[in-house]
Amino acid sequence: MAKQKPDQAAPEPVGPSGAEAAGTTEWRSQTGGYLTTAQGTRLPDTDHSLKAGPRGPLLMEDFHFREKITHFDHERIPERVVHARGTGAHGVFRSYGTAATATRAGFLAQKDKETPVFVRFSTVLGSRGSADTVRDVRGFAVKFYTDEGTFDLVGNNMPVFFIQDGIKFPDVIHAGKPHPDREIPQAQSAHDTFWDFVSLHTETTHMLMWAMSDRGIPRSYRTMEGFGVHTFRLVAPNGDTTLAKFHWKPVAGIHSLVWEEAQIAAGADPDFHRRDLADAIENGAFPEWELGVQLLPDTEDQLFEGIDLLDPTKIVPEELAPVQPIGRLTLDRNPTNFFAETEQIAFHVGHLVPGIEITDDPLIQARMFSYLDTQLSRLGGPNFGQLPINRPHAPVNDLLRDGMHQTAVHTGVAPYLPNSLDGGEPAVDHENGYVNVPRMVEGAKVRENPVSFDDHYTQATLFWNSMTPVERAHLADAFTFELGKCYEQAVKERMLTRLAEVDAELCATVAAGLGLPAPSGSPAADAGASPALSQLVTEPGPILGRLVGVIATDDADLTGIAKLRKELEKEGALLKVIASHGGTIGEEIVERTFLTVRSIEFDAVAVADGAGSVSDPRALLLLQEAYRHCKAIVAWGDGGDLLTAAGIAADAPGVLVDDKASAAQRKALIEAMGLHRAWDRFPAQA
Ligand code: HDE
Repeated sequence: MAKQKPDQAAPEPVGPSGAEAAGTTEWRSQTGGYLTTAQGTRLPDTDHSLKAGPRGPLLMEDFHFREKITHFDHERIPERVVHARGTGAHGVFRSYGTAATATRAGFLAQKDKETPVFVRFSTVLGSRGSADTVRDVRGFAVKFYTDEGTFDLVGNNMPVFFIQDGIKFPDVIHAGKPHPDREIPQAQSAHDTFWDFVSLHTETTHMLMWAMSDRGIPRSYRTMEGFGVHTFRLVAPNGDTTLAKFHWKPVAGIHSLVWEEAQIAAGADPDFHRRDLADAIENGAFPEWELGVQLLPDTEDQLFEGIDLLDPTKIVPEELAPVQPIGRLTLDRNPTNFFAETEQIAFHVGHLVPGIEITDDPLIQARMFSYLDTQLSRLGGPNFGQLPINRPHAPVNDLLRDGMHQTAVHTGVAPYLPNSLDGGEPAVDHENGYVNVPRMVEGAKVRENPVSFDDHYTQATLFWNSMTPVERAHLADAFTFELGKCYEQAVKERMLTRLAEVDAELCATVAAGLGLPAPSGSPAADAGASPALSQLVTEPGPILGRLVGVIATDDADLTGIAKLRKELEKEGALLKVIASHGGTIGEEIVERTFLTVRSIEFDAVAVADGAGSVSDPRALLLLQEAYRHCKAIVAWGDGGDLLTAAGIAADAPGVLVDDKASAAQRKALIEAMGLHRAWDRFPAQA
């Protein structure tokens, strides 16, 4: 191999020097300039180690080799103990000003006040390299870089949690993680230890309903709700307090995958959600959420309509306390470097700003310890707040000193208070500092839950009651799948006794699927329903960032394709041409071939006129999967013949066939996509 001759290329050095970069978030990178060691010494060669002769052993003195390999050997940091798999983006939060009377938090107070944010979405159970579309809870963690300090809202896409007391967290996670002997299965709950644990801890039942529902397999991070889960305490400028639950409502609507699609994606595109988020932002289809709060009176007993607000396994139905919008989040910038930003970001429920407090919910109380603690081993010491992504945008003037990875060069001689040697500075702020609302705390020192935490089933029944038939079928299928993957008969039987307490029909359906008798129970007759919990769409919603795949051939109707693309782009959706070969068809770039395509990538599939005689079985599979997954399917001209070959009826719901490309058909497609799925086709057998 020829030796590198950098002098011939002679690039101009660009980017800040080490001295210029110190104190900024930028650092030298491979975008220009000369290759150097970590100490800035220019290098003539990075492909050949220093040897005693061309065929001799390596020399210890090769400082470049040793530095390069040593750094490489230490490139990884421990992955997060939970939520290891995730992805993130930068954005902005704009306040509506509507929370100003409830909280003194500055970033919420003023209308149109903008606060920079970084959001990280994640799964819980899987390792860093695991698939995105597994059935799991999703993390929804938002870091608000406010003027008054950083506020982290570290939530999930489900409003309740498995356990009521944080001391059980290691147990539920150990049960959900792969079995300790063979370390399988990866990133999923469909195994014995998980179901053993949850069937022995009945407080998990409500959360199980959420996890087994379509919420466990979101279509996209962009189409998930988010929840703060715990009840928070808001403190108004006049000192009045209100209890509050935070909700993120996706502007794109709440949508999920179907189970087969999720499983295919886990193999065909394990980065499905990561790619979707990054592509949407890059294409200008900025994901948005409205932040809302349920405001609840801060009463002595902290109960609302009999619901214990300190119990994280309970919701307050929106019908009882409406979600009031207080601002909007827009994600508009992808990270520059995954490691520096998404991997190194450190959330903590204790990153609070004046006006927002935690409550005595025993789960968040435990989290107050855990998040700071975990960063010490994950990020290697107590100075992780100095990493660029973790730096507050508010001025920092702490008296924390030294420690591993200290990057600040502190001035002054008196890092203590009070002092006289540094002029008594920094000063404490009695006016605007973070003050906890004084509250009486009393009680015997006990390891107990309040009796108001005892009802583990009524809200699980409420959830079931609130689902539509399609959603119920999905739920029963998910329980049957997960328990069907367990080996221990006793675990399945125990879990059925729990489901019997939720709903007899649910229990009977799952039992039938498992081939076991259905035990009887006594589900709450008065659990009621909360229609807001159903995510089934009845009115067409936005299709921003959605994708249509069009099957075409060299003879395809390119004008029809171009018109469809134009209409879709008007709505912020995209079109990709699929053909038997790569390259181009006329002006159209072929972005997928039958070799590289899979149905899961698309929200709808079309067959252009001219592609009716395609006989590739992968094209037929594409259509059949799209049909089974209840997606909109369009064909025009002889494209309809391909649907017939795939066994798809032209008059089936969500199937739009026309003689030629027409404006009416394009409009109908956009509407059908806005409904997300053609559920009238469910269950589809093609
Ligand atoms: Fe977490 N959780 N958690 N959690 N959690 C972590 O912190 C923990 C809980 C959540 O994108 C860890 O930095 C305990 C509820 C999200 O970086 C760790 C308990 C909710 C993320 C930790 C809980 C969450 C984490 C692992 C029970 C929803 C990812 C790495 C008392 C409201 C944040 C880290 C990110 C991460 C502990 C329960 C959400 C170990 C002890 C409830 C979204 O500190």
